Parts: sequence; structure tokens; C-alpha cells
Amino acid sequence: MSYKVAVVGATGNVGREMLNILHERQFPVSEVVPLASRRSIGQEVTFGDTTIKTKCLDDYDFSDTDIALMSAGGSVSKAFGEKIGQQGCVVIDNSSHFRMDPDVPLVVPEVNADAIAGYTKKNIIANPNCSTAQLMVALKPLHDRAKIKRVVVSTYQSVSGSGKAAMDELWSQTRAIFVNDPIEPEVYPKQIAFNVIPHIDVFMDNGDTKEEWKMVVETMKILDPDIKLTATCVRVPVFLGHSESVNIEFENPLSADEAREILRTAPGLMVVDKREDGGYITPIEAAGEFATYVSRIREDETQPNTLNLWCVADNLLKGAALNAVQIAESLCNNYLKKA
Ligand code: 2RA
Repeated sequence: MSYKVAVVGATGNVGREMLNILHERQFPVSEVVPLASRRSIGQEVTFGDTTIKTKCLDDYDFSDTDIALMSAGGSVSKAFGEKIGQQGCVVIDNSSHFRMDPDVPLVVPEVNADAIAGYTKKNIIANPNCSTAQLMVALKPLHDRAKIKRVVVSTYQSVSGSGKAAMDELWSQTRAIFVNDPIEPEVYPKQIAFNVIPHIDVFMDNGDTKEEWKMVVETMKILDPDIKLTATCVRVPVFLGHSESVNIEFENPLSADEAREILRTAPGLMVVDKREDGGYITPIEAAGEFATYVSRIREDETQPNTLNLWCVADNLLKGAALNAVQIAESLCNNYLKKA
């Protein structure tokens, strides 16, 4: 049994990782088709030890394609997602466009894989925002044991979350500083090198950013609609890997030791938690890894039934490409059985 898989946005950070992970996890592909916009046609991408030229999305016929992994931005998902689904190809979309659509399941396989069953309404499954995905993997096992009431999370998000240009910007600003070149404000409105920026995506009427709003509403859709979550999302001068400082209030008592043991055996998680120098995970160590890591698990002594923890994951992998491929794996194993 094998599947024809298209990767839409194949030349972007996440699209390239999708191709890498399809190969690394030996996803049963009969054919991989990298698709991109007209300006990227012919650009070569790698799939294992082969290189493939990208084809044009605009005129591609999806009728004989089984799955389309999409990571080309919300406007492309809006323009093509439903049309692709209507051709019988199942879309797994990494953009935010379909996440809150009631007819589209929003899935983190370790948390709510059963929700994939709802894909048939539009032939679309949505991938959550990167900062949400890793948090759900960490919260789910604790929620099952002690029922989460409220979460306060601060994120420390790497620049790769906003694309290759942002990574180039961090690199060139850092280099400029080392060679004493001025960083011109008209070139870089906000310096990210040796700085942190408490602003990701656009501001909303209540003062939250849309990135913070995504964590709130996606947690409610994926994990539990009764969970109260508040977030502050911050961009930091890190190339790869999102980190999160998380304060979790439970309905029921749960000690740090109990939480640590639960997390040690939970799917998709690695616990690195020793109260000593280096006894915790950092983004540099999480980069390139499939796992979501948890460290610094401890009781919040200011209020009962409350824990603090530190959560880190590669935002291009579990935060995007890996989660999408895991959804595809579950979809094929449980729903898209081919003769
Ligand atoms: C970011 N979560 O980190 C957003 C989109 N990937 O920029």
C-alpha cells in the first residue's frame, strides 16, 4: 500500500522538512510531488538522496494524488485548500486558515488522533500553530491525570517560525554588530539580534497578539474547551526551537514527582529534569529532534495544585512538519486504506 503525496510550499522551511521527514520515517510514498508558486518552479528540493524539481501549484491536477501536505501560507490554503479536497485529495494544512473551521479537525496525534475521523467533511485536516503543538503534547498526560483548570504560558520563539528571511535577518544583524556596522532602523525596524520582541503576528483589540489568541483557542479545540489559558508570545534571537515557560493549575492535587513520572512515559515526550547545572533542555539541544522536551518540573508554592515546567521542541518538526506527517501516518493507517 503506497500513496501519492504532494508537498505544497516545498521550497519553504517547513516544506523542506516535510520532505525530509516523509523520507526519514519511510512514509509509504508511490510518488512525491513538490509544488510551489510560479516564481519557484524548477527549483530543486531533496527527497532522501534524490533531488526533484518543483512543479507549479496553479495548474496541478490533484485528482490522482492521495494526500497534500500544505505549508505555503494562509492565502494559498484559502485559495486552494478546499478545491484540492474536492478533487478527492486529503489536505493536511499547516496554515492557520482552517484551524478554527468547525468542519475541519485540528490535530496533535498524541492528543486527539481520533478527531482525524472528521476529515471527510472537507477532506481537510489542520495542523496547529507550532507553539500550541508542543504545549499540547506536554499538557495532555497531566490533564488526563489531574484535569487542568488554568494555564499561564510565556513563549520564547525562534526566528525560523517566521521563515527563512527572518533567519537571514538574525544572522546579518549579529554579524553587523560584531563588525561594528550600524543596524539601520529603516532596514531593520526592530533589532532582533541581542534583543527580544514581545510581538508575534498582529495585535488584536484586547491587546493580545494573534499568536497568543491562537494558543488560547487551539488549546480549547484540541485539548479541552474548559481550559483557561493566557499566553505571552515573544520572539527571541534563536534560529531553531521554541521554548515555553508554563504555569499549570489543576482541579486535583498533582506533585512534581508524580507529574515527572507521568511525563516520562507519555507519547512524544522526553523528560530532561535534574536540579543541577545542565539538568534541563535548551533549544539548541532540541533542534533536529522529533521529541517534545520537558524540564524544570516543580510545584508553584504560591498556590495549591499548581506546577511550573519548561517545554522545548523543534518548531519546524513537532511544531509543523513532523506533526503533519504523523497526521498523515494516522490517516493512512486508520482511514485511507488502499487496496
Ligand atoms: C511563528 N508560530 O513562530 C509562528 C508561525 N510559525 O512565527
